Amino acid sequence: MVKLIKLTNLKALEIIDSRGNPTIEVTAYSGKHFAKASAPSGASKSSHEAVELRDGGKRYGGLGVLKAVRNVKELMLPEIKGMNLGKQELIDKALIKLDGTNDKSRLGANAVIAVSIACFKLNAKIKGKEPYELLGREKLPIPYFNIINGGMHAGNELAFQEFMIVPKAKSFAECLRSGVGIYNSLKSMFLTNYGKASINVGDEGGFAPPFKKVTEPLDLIMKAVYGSGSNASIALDVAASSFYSKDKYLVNGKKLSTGKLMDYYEKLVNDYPIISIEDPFQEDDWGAFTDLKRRLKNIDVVGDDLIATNQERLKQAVNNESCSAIILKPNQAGTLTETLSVARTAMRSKLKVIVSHRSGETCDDFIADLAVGLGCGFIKSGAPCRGERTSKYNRLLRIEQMINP
Ligand code: 2PG
Ligand code: MG
Repeated sequence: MVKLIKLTNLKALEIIDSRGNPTIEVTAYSGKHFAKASAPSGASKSSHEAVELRDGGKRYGGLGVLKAVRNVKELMLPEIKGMNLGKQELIDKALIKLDGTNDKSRLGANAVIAVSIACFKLNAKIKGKEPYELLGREKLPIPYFNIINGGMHAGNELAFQEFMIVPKAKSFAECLRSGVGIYNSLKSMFLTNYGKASINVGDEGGFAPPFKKVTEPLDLIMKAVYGSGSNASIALDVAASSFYSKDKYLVNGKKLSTGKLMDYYEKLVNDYPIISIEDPFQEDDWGAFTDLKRRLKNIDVVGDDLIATNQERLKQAVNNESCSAIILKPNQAGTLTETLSVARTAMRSKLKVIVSHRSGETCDDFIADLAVGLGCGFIKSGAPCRGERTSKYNRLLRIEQMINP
């Protein structure tokens, strides 16, 4: 008979994330066995994602998570204690019911996602499995490395948030090697041309020089790719909601209409080897996403703030044919079960799924297992720099070694 693995205790702790903001870490126990998970946090959040619970007041500038920590102990533990860790859906269902809101604002999505993932990891650990093995598939993802940071992730005037490179190589390890080569060649170019201040890095480990125009980083990335002898394409996360106001988009110091911004994307795609544009328009302009997808058939139009890892919004995107790929962020959904169901619906609907970190991270490497176990094929976790970014890439190297020894 299979022995039931029961949850016996939950502990929660306020820790800090990569931006120096508080976040929550949860430890789930089954007897003497335990596993930990922590919640990341976005800067350019969608208004449709599950809501983090923050304390308010003066402590930590209002960002403390002591209420969320208390909710784990006082509300969530009594509800799910004794439950079978092998039944993740039932645990998550109980948490969703206990929360009772549409956006997890009562318990806090930060608390709920940390509990959900800690339970999942603990079940894997006790069964002697790696987390990805419990998800069913074993495919290493292609990494999108964010090597230049702008928007809300950097102290420069670049409107676009992420300039990513997507190496073409036979294995994950080779993609990483190629990404590091391009990153370092960019670094030497910055040092030579712009001086030492230009190699400071932004929230996601990409460089954040004082660029103003979108084409400046694109030109330098192209040079770095050629200079390092690599083969790589470019992917953009524009995060357009962050520079949208009163029907206009502020790009390169100019206010552009939706139509003019669309023309600009077309020009960029013609001039550079761009394979995808994430959140090209503000998060509720379904029609503009659909128009761009029709117009630029050879690239992926990616929905992040648009979908917010939300099943209903995903359905709407499928019906409207608004995007060809989605970003998958567990903390936008709030539980692992909801995250997996969004991913599987998207994959069934022939949308690409790109598993993603947040700009505020911890060294929790679970998203690496998530990408491999879903077999979705893609991950973005920032530059190959800064511990909270490399923890995911290094985990992928270890998984690759386990899968192909
Ligand atoms: C994004 C993410 C991660 P943030 O927009 O895709 O790169 O940023 O976590 O700030 O929402
Ligand atoms: Mg995004």
